[in-house]
Amino acid sequence: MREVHSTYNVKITRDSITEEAQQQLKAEESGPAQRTSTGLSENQTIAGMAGKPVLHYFDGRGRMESIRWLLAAAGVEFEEKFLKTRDDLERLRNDGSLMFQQAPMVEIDGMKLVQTRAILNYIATKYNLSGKDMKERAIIDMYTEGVMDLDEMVLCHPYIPKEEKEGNLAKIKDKARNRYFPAYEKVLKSHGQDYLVGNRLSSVDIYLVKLLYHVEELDPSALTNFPLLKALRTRVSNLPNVKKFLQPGSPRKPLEDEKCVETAMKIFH
Ligand SMILES: N[C@@H](CCC(=O)N[C@@H](CS)C(=O)NCC(=O)O)C(=O)O
Repeated sequence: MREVHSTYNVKITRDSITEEAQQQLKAEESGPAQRTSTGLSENQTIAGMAGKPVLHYFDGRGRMESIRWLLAAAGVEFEEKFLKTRDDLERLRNDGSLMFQQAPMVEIDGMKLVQTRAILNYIATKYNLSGKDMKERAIIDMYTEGVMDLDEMVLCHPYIPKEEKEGNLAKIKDKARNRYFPAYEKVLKSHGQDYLVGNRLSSVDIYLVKLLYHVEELDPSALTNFPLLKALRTRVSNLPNVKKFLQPGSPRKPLEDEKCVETAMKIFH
């Protein structure tokens, strides 16, 4: 962790900010979004050329996984500084990097952002994945909250006591199959379009697909009655950036095993 700690002070120079501002300006000036082979609009890909964010979390899924997915889907390379011990967390707390003493924390564009929603929102806005206007943004936010509610149950599953696991899994299956998946299936059916909002890729498509994979790992037949969700998963998985992220060796994290859970418990509890 020592060498990791030495890179905590990532400096964004005036030059890099200027360059980035220029790229964003260029993106804004480039007019109506054009689709590209990556599935992202031209604005979305131009913005992806900015400096590398640094992710601070432990080496597991937890609350950082949705952030990893979103960055990867936007074609943004990032660095990860893994917390390995409680001391690593304390060091970040003591140097004032964690506003609420909690991770995840992402260094991006000269900011140290905490709070998963805020981080996701910033990335989505920056890379043009948050809808074309206020109304689309509101719908994306509403759909995202639903994904977050189910995701919270799913991401906490490895960390709950053994004797509660069976009950929690039953709850996840019930809520996925009877509440959340039917709601998103209905949206896709209602407009017949490729993506959930505005017929273009947004952060909620990526977040939902991340969740679909995760739920299927726990409940392999969860998607049986949801053909449109399956099609969305295939569509998003085939976007070149996502395809790359789904390959072995990417920063995508596996389901937490016992060792990973033990490490996370030591760091955070
Ligand atoms: N609302 C926060 C919750 C963050 C959170 O609970 N982080 C956990 C690790 S996943 C943590 O830092 N726990 C230690 C603590 O709360 O003191 C977010 O979404 O980022």
